[in-house]
Amino acid sequence: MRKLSISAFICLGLVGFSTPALAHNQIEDTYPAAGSTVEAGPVHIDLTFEEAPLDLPFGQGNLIAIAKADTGEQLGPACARIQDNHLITTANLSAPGEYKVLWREASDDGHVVSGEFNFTLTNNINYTTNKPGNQCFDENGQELDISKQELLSKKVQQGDGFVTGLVWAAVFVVLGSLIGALNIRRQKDARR
Ligand SMILES: [Cu+2]
Repeated sequence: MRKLSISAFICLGLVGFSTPALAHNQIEDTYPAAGSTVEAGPVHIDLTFEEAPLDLPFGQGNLIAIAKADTGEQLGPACARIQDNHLITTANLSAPGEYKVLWREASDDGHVVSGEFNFTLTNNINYTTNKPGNQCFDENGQELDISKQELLSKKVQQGDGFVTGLVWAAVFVVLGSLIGALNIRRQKDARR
């Protein structure tokens, strides 16, 4: 949570130097709602954003992944379709329990926004599927191959890692300047 607020702070700082029109995106609503319970079946996942995500090739940049909340096992590839200001996908889910939705969105200012939330699945209708998990077919009916994808959970962590790296880089620059300044002063004192 603290990582997220630091990311947001830096993002705002970076945006401050560019034009206000190129602001990073914000998530406004999710279906399923965080903490809610939904019935088994093809579950339509729908994330609403403040503005339309950056139009990138299918399976790149804008991603939704479904994982089991207890083990973190990702079910199917990570993908999302852009529909106006929404990212959507469908996941066939039959096993009751808690699931995690991991998402990653590319904003039109180039900044990546990411997050996750959980929901619970019940199966009162004896729904079964021979193709569990996220359904990732592009407009040509081509299926995304999970074996060729990085797991989204890893990507979300990498995104945070990049921003954390920026914070450390800034800290080192400030510390380095301070140490450098002290050394110059010490050398001047030594010459006296
Ligand atoms: Cu931004």
